[in-house]
Amino acid sequence: MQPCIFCRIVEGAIPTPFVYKDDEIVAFSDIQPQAPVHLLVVPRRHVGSLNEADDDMLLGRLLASARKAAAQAGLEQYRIVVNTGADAGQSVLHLHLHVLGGRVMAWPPG
Ligand code: DGP
Repeated sequence: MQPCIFCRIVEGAIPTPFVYKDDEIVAFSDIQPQAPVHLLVVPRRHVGSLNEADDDMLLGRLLASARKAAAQAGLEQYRIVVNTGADAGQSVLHLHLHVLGGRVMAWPPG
């Protein structure tokens, strides 16, 4: 089985600057940015997706951390996206929030 890419980033095996970090969560820039600012907010513990998250406190902390990471990146207006499942566009099977900003966003999303 392939090692989880976000677990490898969390443990430092793939050098990645963190724009935010605490005991449970890290945030870093997406390698394929879809906006001028595109951050990923990731729990250190492996959780496959939002559907597998069994810790409501962690989910709250992820959202609060996304707000902090957005502020750290200078964003006052931003979009948070949690792709859940292949049909929704989830390609990395480790729960993550996308924080997108720095341009006007269209709605509905594709
Ligand atoms: P999603 O499609 O919602 O699962 O988003 C996964 C995102 O992860 C995608 O936008 C690209 C990003 N990504 C994949 N591999 C890496 C990596 O090695 N480093 C970083 N920084 N981002 C990655």
